Amino acid sequence: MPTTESTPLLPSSQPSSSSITLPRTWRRALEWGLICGLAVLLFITALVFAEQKFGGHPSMNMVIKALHTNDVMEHLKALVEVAKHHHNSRSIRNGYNASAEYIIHQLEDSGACDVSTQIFPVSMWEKKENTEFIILTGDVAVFVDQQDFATLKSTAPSTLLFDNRLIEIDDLCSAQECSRTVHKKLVIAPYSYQMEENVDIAKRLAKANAAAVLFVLSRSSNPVHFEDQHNSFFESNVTLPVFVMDNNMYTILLDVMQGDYLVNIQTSVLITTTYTYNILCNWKSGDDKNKIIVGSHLDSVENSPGINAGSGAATSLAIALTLAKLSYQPTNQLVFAWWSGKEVGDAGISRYLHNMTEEQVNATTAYINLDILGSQNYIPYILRTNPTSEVVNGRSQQIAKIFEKYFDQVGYKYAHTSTTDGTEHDVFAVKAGVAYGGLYSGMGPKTPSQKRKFGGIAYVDADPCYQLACDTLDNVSTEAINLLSHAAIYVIHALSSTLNLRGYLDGTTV
Ligand SMILES: *[C@@H]1O[C@H](CO)[C@@H](O)[C@H](O)[C@H]1NC(C)=O
Ligand SMILES: *[C@@H]1O[C@H](CO)[C@@H](O)[C@H](O)[C@H]1NC(C)=O
Ligand SMILES: *[C@@H]1O[C@H](CO)[C@@H](O)[C@H](O)[C@H]1NC(C)=O
Ligand SMILES: *[C@@H]1O[C@H](CO)[C@@H](O)[C@H](O)[C@H]1NC(C)=O
Ligand SMILES: CC(=O)N[C@H]1CO[C@H](CO)[C@@H](O)[C@@H]1O
Repeated sequence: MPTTESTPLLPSSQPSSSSITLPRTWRRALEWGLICGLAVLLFITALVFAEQKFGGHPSMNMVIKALHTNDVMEHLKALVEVAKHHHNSRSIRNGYNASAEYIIHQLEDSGACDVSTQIFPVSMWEKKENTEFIILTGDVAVFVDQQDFATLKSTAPSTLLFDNRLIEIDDLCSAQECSRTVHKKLVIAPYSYQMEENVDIAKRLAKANAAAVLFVLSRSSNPVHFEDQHNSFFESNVTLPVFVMDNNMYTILLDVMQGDYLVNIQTSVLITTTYTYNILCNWKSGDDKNKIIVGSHLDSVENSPGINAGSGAATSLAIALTLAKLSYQPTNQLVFAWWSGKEVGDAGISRYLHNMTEEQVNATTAYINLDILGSQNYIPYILRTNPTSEVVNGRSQQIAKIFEKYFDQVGYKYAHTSTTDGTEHDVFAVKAGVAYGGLYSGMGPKTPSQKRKFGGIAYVDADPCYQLACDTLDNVSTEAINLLSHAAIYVIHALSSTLNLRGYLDGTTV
């Protein structure tokens, strides 16, 4: 609409019947409009160009550069804050939900994926009161829970064992022989560092109606460190009370046994069901017939802030947000998953897998696990699956090779491990035949030869704070996280940008 101050139309110097002469101010406005329009157009062109060149399909180099170790550390700091407000824990009962809310909030802000949760029940074991352990000799001798011995999780409810005798077995108690001798007795057995062997013994003893099993730890082991750690007895439905004791207590019990004295034990435990949830971030683009799931657990054990334990979760989040920032459009769809219930026996990942249809499993080409990436005395481990089928092993080896290529490029030595201790089991590979890979920075003691190869300190645990209250930000290695998070994004980018991924993993295409 013309403004009131518009000047009358001036005759044009070169009049033309078809041309309209605009007032000066209008002309100026048009000129500016043109300039601005051109600038906007240039800007949009630049954006589209950038989008074509990088945005949807950033190069490997760009992806690696865009991931900042500091971002991983910031997420870990957020988890530290959560633990501070939840009695130094991020367990299902205490702090997990706040951890999950943080992850969800970050993902939703990025807009990169469809965020959803999967709720499921888990059985929880809790000690209401310390176990009482009393020997009825001439004098009454008392052993102290959390000092001389520890009460492990099993599916045995609160129990009163009254006037029981001890018996020692030295190997797997076999069938009938066993059932006659251990009936109603408190059985002393050697503790094996192969957890399955302990579970096996405990199950046999339960079947033979033993009253309880007392595992003898090696001289250097402290029973206190065992209580929260073991879910194996609980998961395997071991129905008798299970204890671990130190060597001093064992020596005394040998005398008690010789003297044929009687023992009373009273446990007070609570087995309850609670609800928890997995978090899923389904990328909005990419072939959903060739999904790549990147999983890490988010829960900690009770009484531990779980910072190295949460380093996989923080890395996975940083990777998802980095790819989102680059508007990454993978060839194959990415699914980032944060599992709950890892510390109560891989409950979350198992629940997710069990709820998949066969079609959904078939549409999953690879599973990458990230857990424990910041061990102080670290070793860069590439995960490999325990032997499954030839096809799964072959594909998993191809994934391992991509990790190897990264470590070779940056000049770091690496090792392989198929350990299922401390890190998520290769559930997808073993139970669903999905190719598997991942990273892990170690837990147990470093051998002198490992020290020579990888540096660090021999005879010291890779992660001395594993599942303990000291699993804090102070006790993780930023160097390890830097190395492993970049190895992870390298492999995630490689897998998700490869056309005909199955052919590649089978070695039938290059
Ligand atoms: C965590 O969230 C789930 C789902 O909302 C809820 O059922 C559960 O009770 C919460 N846990 C705690 C400890 O608040
Ligand atoms: C299992 O999957 C179905 C369909 O995919 C979904 O509707 C359901 O909510 C899932 N159940 C759980 C517990 O997540
Ligand atoms: C243990 O018992 C529960 C409930 O009865 C069952 O769902 C689960 O499959 C059992 N686990 C094993 C390993 O037997
Ligand atoms: C899944 O894959 C297997 C093996 O390739 C095939 O036999 C089966 O029919 C597939 N199932 C579905 C539902 O696509
Ligand atoms: C086991 C271990 O290394 N603990 C350390 C964790 O960090 C604190 C604070 O720096 C140290 O005091 C501990 O020695």
